[in-house]
Amino acid sequence: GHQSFVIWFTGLSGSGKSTVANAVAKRLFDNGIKNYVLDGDNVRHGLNKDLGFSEDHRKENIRRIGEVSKLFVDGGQVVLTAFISPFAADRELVRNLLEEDEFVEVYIKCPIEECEKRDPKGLYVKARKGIILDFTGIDSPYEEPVNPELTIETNTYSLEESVEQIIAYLKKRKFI
Ligand code: GGZ
Repeated sequence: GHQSFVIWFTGLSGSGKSTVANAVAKRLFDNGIKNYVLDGDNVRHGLNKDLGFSEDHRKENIRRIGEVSKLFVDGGQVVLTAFISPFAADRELVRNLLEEDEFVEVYIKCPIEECEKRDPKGLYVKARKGIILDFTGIDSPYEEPVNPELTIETNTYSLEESVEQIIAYLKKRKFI
């Protein structure tokens, strides 16, 4: 059996958070563990569509996502979240909403040069031109996690290897 918990992915835009989260989600599902991925697509267009990217709005974005994650966990679900969550204090706040055995912080680590090279949505180009302001890593800060449960270097490992590292950790800690 397994319990309900949150896998909280954090990292720069283009680091691979959503890609890794969705691959882990599929892997869990294939192993009979139902789960749900919260990301910008299903949260920022709905629940949080009143929020932008100022420091205050990002803070509120993460606070709401933390509270929603807690509701999922209370409802017995496994939830994976893929948000930049750039501020350590906000990630700490979410951690403190949950029990110690309900929260796994995964730092999706990738050099900004590589994220900028990938630039899947052309956002870094726009940020460099000043078309998008307050862009994380360009003119808005990203505070690296100090003690995440896991750090995955997506510039070093393949998607399959990255998923494997997370699954191995979940097994070791008896989450699954
Ligand atoms: C960072 C931005 C911005 C700014 C739009 N800064 O790579 P993406 O496109 O798909 O993911 C990014 C997403 C970030 O939203 P989050 O909710 O994860 O951010 S936070 O946790 O900081 O609240 C990016 C896009 O939205 N995007 N403008 N200025 N990313």
